[in-house]
Amino acid sequence: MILIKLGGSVITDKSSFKRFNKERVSKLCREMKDSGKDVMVVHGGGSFGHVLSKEFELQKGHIRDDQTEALAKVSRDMRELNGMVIGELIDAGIPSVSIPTGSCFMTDDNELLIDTTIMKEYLKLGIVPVMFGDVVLDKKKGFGICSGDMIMKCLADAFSPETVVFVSDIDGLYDRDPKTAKDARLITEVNESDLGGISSETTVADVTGGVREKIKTMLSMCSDGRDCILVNGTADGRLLSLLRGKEVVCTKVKKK
Ligand code: IP8
Repeated sequence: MILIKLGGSVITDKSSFKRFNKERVSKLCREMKDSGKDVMVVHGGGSFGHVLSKEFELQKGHIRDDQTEALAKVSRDMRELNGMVIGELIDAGIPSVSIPTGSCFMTDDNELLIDTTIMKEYLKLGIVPVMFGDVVLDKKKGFGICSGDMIMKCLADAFSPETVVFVSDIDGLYDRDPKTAKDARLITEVNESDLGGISSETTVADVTGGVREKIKTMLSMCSDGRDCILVNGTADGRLLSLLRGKEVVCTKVKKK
C-alpha cells in the first residue's frame, strides 16, 4: 500500500480563502486509480484550514475566548473540503470514507492519539479511509491543530506502507525558496546528514511548520526499505508515473 498526502497547496488555492482546486484533485484521484495501486489518503488544510487557524492562533491552544467560534468554523470548513476530496475520489472509482480527525481522535500536547481499528476494517472492505489535518481537542492545551503530516507519521507507523508520498505544488525540496529565488536548485535526494544544511528560510505561510519540519517528519517515516517522496501534483501525469515506478522529477527522502 502507498500512503499519499495531498497537500493543501495542491488541493486548494492557498492565496484565496476556501478555494478548492477541483480540476487538479480530480486529475490526481484519476492518476491514483489508473496506477492500480492500493492507496491510503490524507489531505492538508490549505486555505480552508490555515487562514482562520493562524488568525485566531488555534495551534497555541485555548488562550482566548474568541477562539471557540473560529475553532467551530475551521472544523466546518475542513469537513467541507474533505467532502469535496472524497467526492473526487469516489468519482474516480476509489471508494472512500471520511475519518474526521478532530471528531475521532485527540492530541496530548500535540501528539496524536490514534486508534486505527476502524481504518483497518474499512481497508479490509476495499474502502479507503481518508483523514485530514484538522482542529482537534488536546488533553493539555484544550485544543490545537493536528497537521496532515502528523497523521502521516502515525499511519506510516501503523500500516507500514511500501512508500510514502507527499504531493505538493513544487517539484520537491530546493536549496532556497523557488518562488522567490530564480536560481534555486532542486535537491533530488536528502538524508539525515543533509538536514542541517536546509535553509530555515524555506518556509511556507502556515501554522504547522515549514519545509525543514516537513523533512524531519519525512525522515522519521523512512525505514530501510521505505523512502518518502515529495512530488509536484500540479504537473500532469507525474504522480501516475511515480506510482508506476518510473523515475520522475521529485525529492526522495532516504534513511541514509
Ligand atoms: O495542511 C492543517 O493541516 P496541514 C489543517 O496538513 C488545519 O498542515 C486545520 C490548519
